[in-house]
Amino acid sequence: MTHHEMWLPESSTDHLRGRTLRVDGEGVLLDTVRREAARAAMLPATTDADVTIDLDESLGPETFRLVRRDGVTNVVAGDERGALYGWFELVRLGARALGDDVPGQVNRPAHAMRMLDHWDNIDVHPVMGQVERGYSGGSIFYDAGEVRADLSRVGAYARLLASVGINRVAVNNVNVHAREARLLTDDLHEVVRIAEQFRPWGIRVHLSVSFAAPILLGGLPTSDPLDAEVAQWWADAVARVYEAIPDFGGLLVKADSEGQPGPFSYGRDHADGANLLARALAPHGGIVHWRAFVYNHTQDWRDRSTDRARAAFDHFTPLDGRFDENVVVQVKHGPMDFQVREPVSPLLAAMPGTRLALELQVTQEYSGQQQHAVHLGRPWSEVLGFRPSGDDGPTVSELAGGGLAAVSNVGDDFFWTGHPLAQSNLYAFGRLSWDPQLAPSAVLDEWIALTFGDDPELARTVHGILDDSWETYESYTAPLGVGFMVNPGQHYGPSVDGYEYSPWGTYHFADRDGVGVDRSVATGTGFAGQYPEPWRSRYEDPATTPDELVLFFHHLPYGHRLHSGKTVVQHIYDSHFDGVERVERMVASWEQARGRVPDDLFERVSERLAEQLRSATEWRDQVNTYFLRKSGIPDERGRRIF
Ligand code: BDP
Repeated sequence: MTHHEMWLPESSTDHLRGRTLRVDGEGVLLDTVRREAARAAMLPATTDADVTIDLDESLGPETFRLVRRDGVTNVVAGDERGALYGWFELVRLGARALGDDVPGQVNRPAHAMRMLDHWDNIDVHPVMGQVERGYSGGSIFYDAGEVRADLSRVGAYARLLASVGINRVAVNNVNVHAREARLLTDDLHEVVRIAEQFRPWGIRVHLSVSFAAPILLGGLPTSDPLDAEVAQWWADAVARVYEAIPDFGGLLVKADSEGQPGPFSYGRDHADGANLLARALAPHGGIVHWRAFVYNHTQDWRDRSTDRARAAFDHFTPLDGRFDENVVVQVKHGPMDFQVREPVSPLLAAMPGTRLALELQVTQEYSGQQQHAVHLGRPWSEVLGFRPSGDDGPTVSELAGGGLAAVSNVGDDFFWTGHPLAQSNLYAFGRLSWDPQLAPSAVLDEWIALTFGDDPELARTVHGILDDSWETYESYTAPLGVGFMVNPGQHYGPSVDGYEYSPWGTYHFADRDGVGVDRSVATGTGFAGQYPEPWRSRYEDPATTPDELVLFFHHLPYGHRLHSGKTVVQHIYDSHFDGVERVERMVASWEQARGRVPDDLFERVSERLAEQLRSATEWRDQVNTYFLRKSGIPDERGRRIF
């Protein structure tokens, strides 16, 4: 075994071994199901069987339903993908799959597009390494400046993704450097090889492209989106891609953002830019994912009128209705940047005439970098279920008609994700993009059962460590939604003022009297006004802003009393002491897993938990000390602050 099997160990199909299966129909994905069945040591049958799989188009795409009749479990699927997903449901259900209480409801994904984005570079980038914000070793796609000769691990990855319903993958970084730009042209034959690994699993490949590709690769003098030659260049390049990869998914673009080229250089806007690519893709059924992560990253910290949180909304809402049908505007879940706690981006509720995708970060850039055990199912579920225009309005999931996309967290590490428990995040993203209404803690339990098998005590231990681990992380890092306070550049560990005088637009404005960013309409940056009612009014006033976000929206005195009854500064002290105690309990409880999981996995998690405790302690002491020194207000409970 060259890598860990994540949630599909051999034992996950024990209940199917020796049973008979009949698959009716022909096709690449049905062949995959047949191979999976053989791998599970099921026996092929032509007539009577314990399990049958057949297609019934009336169910619709990607859909399946389990029907139990006369001792036979029948998977009825709307198409081949549905059959594949139905197969993995049989795996997930364990013994229940062959019992009379199989769940019989129709299973249909809530989102047609369920995508993972890889921020992988072919070359090792001098600052970012090979995988930008990757914490799991090198890329599974690339090595030594080339696409890997042996891509079998990509195939293993595709299988894991298909088992949780992922159907699209972008295979290179949104920051497209010169080497990676060539995947679109000179190295297309290599992308063909990657697509071959994904195809049997129903997953379409996408590429990140540089908006300057016509200059970089085509030798044109411009990449102006309204230039006819530029449009022709894209049309030709895309046509070549589809000739080589008929099921190619489309292009992903980061433009005019953090130094990437874009339409602004030509006085054009993002609708002009996105539509240029959309028109090249349309004849082939392709899609352009155009990211809304556009802001000024060279801000002067002295300038209090610019608010990065406003940027995506300000840039994109005027363009609503102008994007072609095959454009998906991809919006980060928060208005800033994947912080552990942010309000939901108001842009998601402000583009009724545009297809939007929600972008999440599975890789734990700002949530402990896979050194800390942080399970993200809970915050994602909160975001997906949030209703920006109040209880009668749509959820974020419903507003994201263009589906879900997330930055992947895997690499060539034996455990795929560095921290073995971070596998749970990949799993949860897939399951929640299939059904955003699944209870995150039930999804966590599914993952635990598949990964660790039937050991109730171990399951309790792992559940106990992960279930509220996001709240734990939040409690010892930046308080009350204010965000950042991380070391600049690599973003790991505390540095309270690390970004305070930087050009990146991420400030907390702590002074001797208080902390937080005034984003109200009345006295601040006006960001709160980007929300529809009732949230616009709720966020406008500290009295109606939820505690956990209050410093995102308001600059408050240290003595301000929260809904919890605590003052801001006492909350900071209490949550930081509490957070470290929670990590101490995590460390202690992992001891229960000794001897119940493979030694290498036990050791890896132990090492990471030790680092988490060290780091959490550092966070606690730096943050508490900083605020004690700024405010001069002692801890009510007299605990040690430095
Ligand atoms: C930030 C990351 C940076 C990414 C950027 C993005 O720090 O590496 O390039 O997001 O999403 O969070 O484009």
